[in-house]
Amino acid sequence: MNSSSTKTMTGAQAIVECIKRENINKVFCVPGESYLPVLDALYDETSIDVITTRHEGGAAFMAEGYAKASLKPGIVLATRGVGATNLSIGVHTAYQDSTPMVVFLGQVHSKFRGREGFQEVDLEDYFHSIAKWAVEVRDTERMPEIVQRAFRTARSGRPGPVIVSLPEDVLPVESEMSFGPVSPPPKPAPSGAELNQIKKILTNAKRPLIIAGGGVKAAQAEQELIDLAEKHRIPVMASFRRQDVFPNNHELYAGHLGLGTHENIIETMKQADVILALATRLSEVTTQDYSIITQDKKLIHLDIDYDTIGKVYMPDVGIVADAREGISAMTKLDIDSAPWKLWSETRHEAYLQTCKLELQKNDVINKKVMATLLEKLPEDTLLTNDAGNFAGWLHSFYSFNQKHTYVGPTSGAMGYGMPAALGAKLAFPNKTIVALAGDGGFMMTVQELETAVRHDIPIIVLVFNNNMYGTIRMHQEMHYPKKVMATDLGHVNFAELAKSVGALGIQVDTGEQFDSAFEKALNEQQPVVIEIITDKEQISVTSTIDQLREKHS
Ligand SMILES: Cc1ncc(C[n+]2csc(CCOP(=O)(O)OP(=O)(O)O)c2C)c(N)n1
Ligand SMILES: [Mg+2]
Repeated sequence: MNSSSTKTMTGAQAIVECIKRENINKVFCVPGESYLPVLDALYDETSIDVITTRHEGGAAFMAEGYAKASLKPGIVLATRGVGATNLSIGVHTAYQDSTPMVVFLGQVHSKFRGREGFQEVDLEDYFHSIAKWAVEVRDTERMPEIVQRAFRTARSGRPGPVIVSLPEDVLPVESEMSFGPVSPPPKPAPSGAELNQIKKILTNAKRPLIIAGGGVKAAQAEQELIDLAEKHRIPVMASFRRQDVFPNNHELYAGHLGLGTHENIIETMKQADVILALATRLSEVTTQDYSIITQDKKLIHLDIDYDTIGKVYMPDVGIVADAREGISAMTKLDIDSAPWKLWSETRHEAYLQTCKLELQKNDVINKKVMATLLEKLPEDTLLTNDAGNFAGWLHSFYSFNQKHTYVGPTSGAMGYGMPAALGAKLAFPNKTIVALAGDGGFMMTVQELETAVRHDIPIIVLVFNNNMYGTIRMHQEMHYPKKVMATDLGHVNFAELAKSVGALGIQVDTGEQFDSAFEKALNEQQPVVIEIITDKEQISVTSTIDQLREKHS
């Protein structure tokens, strides 16, 4: 294909041409009359699959999951203010999670703009604080320029979501269109002076520690990270919900900085004297409420984004670099790491103490489920998860030993797990994909199960049903003991619900039942929901409701 060329086509056709040039073959939508010309252009383009969803929030989560898994921008199409407001949770997730995404939104006719036309929202204004860029195309002939820039912006620097607003009059009009080449984003490397500074700090380090973030995954630098850690024997922690950035069974893995982080892992952080923050934005959760990187530690912060460095902590050395380039350059440094042997071994051992899964007869089903997953899933299985306390067992006991095995929302968005799994399955059709969700979160986007059936996307969903917004109930019991308010949910039979849309639904309430249901699910070629009835009393991995009440009243 010509990398740059001029052609006559409509604005809508130019959008489809740009998608093709990006080599993306999946888009997610809820249709709307405002952008019919784009759907029509997609009708004529057989290389792009259009996944029609039931709700724009579901479409956006699918696109986000697709992008996280494939590392290509996720594409969403939706209509005007109504579609835009529905899908904004996915845009917010992509923004917080640094996920490339391009959202095309229909807009009222240019002549009607500003009159509060039918479903009119000023989209540039609306998305201002949760998108990397929001732009309205005002001239048809500028469509390729703006859409190509939208893609480039979404996937370069710190990736993120871009919104393209399409007044209905710019779509059907023909114009001479000029397309530019699609080239990879810049990959800056650290300078010699910066590497010298790093070397100086590491040479004096007694207990160095790496915190690795999503940027390592985005730059596909997982192997380079292993090489760096092994060369210098530095223990590695994963930032919040980026557990698959480093093999959890590696002797240098030191744990995950998440919610309810085990004291051993906090202790590792406390003892560290030099932190190498690699391609992480050092978020509120990763830093445990901005508490763990204290003044007594030296901080080396490497990120692709200028704004990320110094945003939370002023680093001793701040380096703008691509994770792969930066990590490879650090691996080449000549440093005596012999003194760190004991430190790295002790902190790995401390991590291992946190995730021991020794089943006892009276263990709750959540724990038994984890044992089954560990036993039965192929190591390259990709797990997605929703937000809620059910995830505590996953975070505590599951071991992510290969890259590309985890997709979760660092934004903590409920409703994410199942649609993200659909996106991930479309990105990796040959992988086993398992979504984990609570009853609250699953039901926020449950309608996308029908999308899975209609588009024949076989995933396994585990729904942990405790008939409540358990996480919030936990916080309620901690802060307002015994005053239960707004956290109870009614009864839903999720297995029957699944069957009603044509998926396979199975309900279990013992570990043995789960084992056989899961065995069956693994052999199915259709979407399967396993509803796991859990003990309401066991509110988290470490506590029951009674224990919380005793402690806090
Ligand atoms: C979209 C959204 N709304 C609200 C919240 C706040 N919130 C966090 S966890 C949670 C409850 C989750 O309930 P469920 O999915 O049933 O999981 P459980 O905690 O019971 O295991 C709520 C309401 C959120 N994170 N996301
Ligand atoms: Mg629940």
